[in-house]
Amino acid sequence: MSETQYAICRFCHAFCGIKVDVEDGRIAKVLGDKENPMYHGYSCIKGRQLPSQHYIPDRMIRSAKRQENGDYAPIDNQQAMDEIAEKLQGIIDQHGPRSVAVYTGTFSFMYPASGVAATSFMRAVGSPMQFSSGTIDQPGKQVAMALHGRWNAGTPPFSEANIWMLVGANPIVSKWGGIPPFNPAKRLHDIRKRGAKLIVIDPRRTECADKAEIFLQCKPGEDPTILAGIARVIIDEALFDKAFLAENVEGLEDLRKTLDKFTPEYVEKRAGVPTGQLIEAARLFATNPGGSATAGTGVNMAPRGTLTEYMVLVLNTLCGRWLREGAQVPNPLVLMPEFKGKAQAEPKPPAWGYGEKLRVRDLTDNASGLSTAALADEILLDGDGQVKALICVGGNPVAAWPDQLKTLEAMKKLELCVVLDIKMTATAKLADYVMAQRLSLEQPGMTSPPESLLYFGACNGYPEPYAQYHPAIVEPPKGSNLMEEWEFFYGIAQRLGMALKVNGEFLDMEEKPSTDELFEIMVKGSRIPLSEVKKYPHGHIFTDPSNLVQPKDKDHTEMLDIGNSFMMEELNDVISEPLIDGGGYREGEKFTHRLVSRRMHEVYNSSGRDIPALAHNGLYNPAYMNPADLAALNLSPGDMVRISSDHASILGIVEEEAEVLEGVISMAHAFGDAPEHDAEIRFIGSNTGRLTNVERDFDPHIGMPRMSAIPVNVKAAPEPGTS
Ligand SMILES: Nc1nc2c(c(=O)[nH]1)N[C@H]1C(S)=C(S)[C@@H](COP(=O)(O)OP(=O)(O)OC[C@H]3O[C@@H](n4cnc5c(=O)[nH]c(N)nc54)[C@H](O)[C@@H]3O)O[C@H]1N2
Ligand SMILES: Nc1nc2c(c(=O)[nH]1)N[C@H]1C(S)=C(S)[C@@H](COP(=O)(O)OP(=O)(O)OC[C@H]3O[C@@H](n4cnc5c(=O)[nH]c(N)nc54)[C@H](O)[C@@H]3O)O[C@H]1N2
Ligand code: SF4
Ligand SMILES: [Mo]
Repeated sequence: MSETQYAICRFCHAFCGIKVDVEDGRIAKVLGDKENPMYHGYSCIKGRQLPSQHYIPDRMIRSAKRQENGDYAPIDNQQAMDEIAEKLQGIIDQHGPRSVAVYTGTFSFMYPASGVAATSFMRAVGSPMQFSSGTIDQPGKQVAMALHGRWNAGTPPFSEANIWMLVGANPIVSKWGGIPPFNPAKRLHDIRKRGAKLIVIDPRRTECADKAEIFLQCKPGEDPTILAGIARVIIDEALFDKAFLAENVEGLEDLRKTLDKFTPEYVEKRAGVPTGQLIEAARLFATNPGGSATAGTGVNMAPRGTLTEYMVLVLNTLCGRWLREGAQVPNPLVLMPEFKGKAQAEPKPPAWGYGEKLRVRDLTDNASGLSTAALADEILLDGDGQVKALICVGGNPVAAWPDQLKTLEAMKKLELCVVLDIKMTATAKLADYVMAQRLSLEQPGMTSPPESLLYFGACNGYPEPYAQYHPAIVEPPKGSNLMEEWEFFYGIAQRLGMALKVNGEFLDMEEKPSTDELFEIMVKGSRIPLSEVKKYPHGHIFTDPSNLVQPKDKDHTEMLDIGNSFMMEELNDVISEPLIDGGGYREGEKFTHRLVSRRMHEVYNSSGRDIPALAHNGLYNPAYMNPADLAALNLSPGDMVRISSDHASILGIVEEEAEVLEGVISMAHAFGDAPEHDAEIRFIGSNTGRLTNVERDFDPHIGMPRMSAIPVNVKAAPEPGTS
């Protein structure tokens, strides 16, 4: 029997609407859904592999428990939860609630109930130690927004832009970062067709840079200087929006003074961006009406990510790129309470210095959350409050956290490590229990996660009030014993005699709700009831032309701040740094290259390499370098090299890419495994996370370490296993 169903692809954050052919209860084929009003039939090579992802032999279809000899044996989910609950109770009794931590990784986002249940569970336990991949991604976004202030009405839609600036983001590949990630290539094509211009700032001529009117190919890690230089030109030439600034913005004079030394000549010397190009970019950005600057992971992982994100907001504010009174609110939201925007700055929340204090590096809670880069330290550091138990949901610390060797040590030290995953990952191989999860087409889905991104930063989330829901499309494979992530937290809470509270409501802890019932509780109070969304299997855009941006309150005094004292101080720090040639970052120290992050089309962080159709180009992450650099080192594509930072070294396989700036190595993360597998590099790649030192070169307020623009040396290395 065959049938066609419509669903959400959850191979990545983009949530594309898909058409799923089901034959005899199995997924036969997945394609983009042409009738979907948001994605218009788009799908990528990863999404089309969902059948393979669901049925490959490597998928875990039963949970597993580590045995005394280190092997894993299947275990029934109920039995596993009994044992885990008992161990957790013992740990809480002996060490207190803070000894229990949760890490929600990338694949928590795709399952709406997963993160909600994790948070509610941690509240019930009474532990503040909840960490997410967001703090090793783009934490600068929320922190900069807290310092600068949020414009309540948000940004004008991408579709109406005349100019767009991407700083360290490559949304055509990542489907994230800077352009609404719902078929970004088409969206970019559409605005350019009617004359909109694109500016890209990146050390690599990316797929997006290829389409740009102005491409500033820069030395990595120098974005604060570049953006300061652009802001200076805009102020100097009085290209800013005087009326908007007079009414809504403070700090212009402080900013003007601080930017004084960031002349185009200084930017050229420091960042390698020609003066003429910088000035042209500034003029193009400021004089084209409408359109924003946005930043991605590249600059958040490079040093001073918060400052870069702040300068992005400064550029937008200088040019008044915020929605004004009377404009239509592009997305009044669907599965969340109705959003009514006002043309005013919101009161600024604290950026850091509140909530839980970590025991290392004087870090506190902050606008992006507790720093995941400090979680390994919290596990390793003996003493009161030490983390003894970790529950890891849809994340892969050993592959993705900065400082892999420290992460490995931490995972081994845990008294209890539980991993909720779909396969035996590098992290799962160190866990006491690996709980096998249902995949995306085996559980209901809805689009509330991307919708909530509207609050995450400028130009995020759906550009229109779109929503989709789908029920489970297929049953899990025969012989499997799988669960949904939220059911794990529910099951453990139940055994610990704790009640989970979701959206202000206690769940029935005796009769387990269905996922649909839980969804209903989660979206209670939404502008459109879930029952209405369910009527549209292809998804639907629930417009409301009557929802217009409201005028500013009469007695409103809050302003956006473009001269925040911490940020001005940091700009002063930047200008006081000595200029060093060749990528070195401390006097007397010489590193010839800088290693930068990137995304590869066929894989998604550590996911996808086990799927044959995605691995056809090889299973490793090449170290892409400029041909001139390869020639200078007498290297040929495919050669083995050793890449060394001042913290650690990894092997790499070089690949020629003329698009990469000389002196730069561009390499994807989340490859490789623990060091004992290093010799398998040609099959599993190499772990760039190992190069990062989380204890040095980190943002002192939020703990973000240097994960891009890493100073490294590179030299030819023998093939591992040979001498
Ligand atoms: N196919 C695929 N898609 C993905 C992922 C994946 O692994 N594969 N990962 C997903 C995840 S978790 C995320 S967070 C998003 C990220 O989405 P993006 O932020 O768009 O990430 P990237 O595509 O890596 O683009 C980052 C860019 O920053 C540049 N860069 C690096 N260092 C610097 C620097 O110092 N300065 C400047 N100006 N640029 C720099 C890199 O050259 C690169 O082009 O992508 C998501 N999408
Ligand atoms: N050096 C360096 N480090 C980086 C980055 C970088 O650019 N450079 N990028 C950073 C960024 S942006 C991020 S977001 C983090 C990512 O950090 P993580 O989220 O910790 O890493 P992932 O590899 O995405 O881990 C996802 C895990 O989810 C599992 N999974 C896949 N599908 C499902 C599912 O349906 N259900 C469940 N339960 N699990 C599933 C996968 O098998 C995998 O183990 O890495 C960060 N680390
Ligand atoms: S971009 Fe590809 S992987 Fe991501 S949701 Fe769309 S089809 Fe799936
Ligand atoms: Mo990410």
